[in-house]
Amino acid sequence: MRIIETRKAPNPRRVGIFLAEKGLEVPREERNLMAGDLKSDDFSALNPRQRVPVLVLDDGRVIAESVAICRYFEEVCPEPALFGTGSFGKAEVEMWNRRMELGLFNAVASVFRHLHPKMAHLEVPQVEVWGQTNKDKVQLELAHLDERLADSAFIAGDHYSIADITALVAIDFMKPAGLRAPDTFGNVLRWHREVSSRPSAAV
Ligand SMILES: N[C@@H](CCC(=O)N[C@@H](CS)C(=O)NCC(=O)O)C(=O)O
Repeated sequence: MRIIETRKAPNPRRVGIFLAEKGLEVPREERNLMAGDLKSDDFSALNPRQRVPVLVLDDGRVIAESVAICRYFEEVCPEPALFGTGSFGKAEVEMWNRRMELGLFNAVASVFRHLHPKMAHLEVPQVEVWGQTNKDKVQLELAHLDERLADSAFIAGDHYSIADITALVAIDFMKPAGLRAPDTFGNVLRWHREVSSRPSAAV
């Protein structure tokens, strides 16, 4: 089994943090996405969408998509549960992780991909107005998150989950995206300090 990734990129980091929380070690293979490694024939055969991370199982089967890869590891190693427990708990984690991914993470990524000059060869066409629009979306998502964290230790409730991983990676990605840290959102800051101090965040 191996994971093909670009180590510093945000989606591979989500999987890296997830594995660290599970205490799992999986061999990694580095590809440089900025240098065009994902466009190669061998990588495209594994993932025609030319994105990392990709998990390749020992029998050759492939799983792409960060959350799908995390779900695979949740099944093979259920503890600690990072997708929630029980019918309500699992649904709650799903709800919050979707909000963090479709809302916050995608908004930060859109700012980066549509405004950063280095992304011009990967995000074609770059649409500046979309990048600018997403700056407001990031602030709105942070405001919602701050409200949630006013009375919740973690994003999906009392336990650390994949929703915290998605949001942590999104917020850390704000800096390269040229966005200001969420310094006016006290609850987000409290939570961010806590999740950043976990050893898994060093991934
Ligand atoms: N939905 C995919 C997104 C994967 C993705 O966009 N990965 C980025 C790195 S963070 C990538 O491979 N970018 C290459 C490119 O844009 O050409 C997932 O969750 O794994």
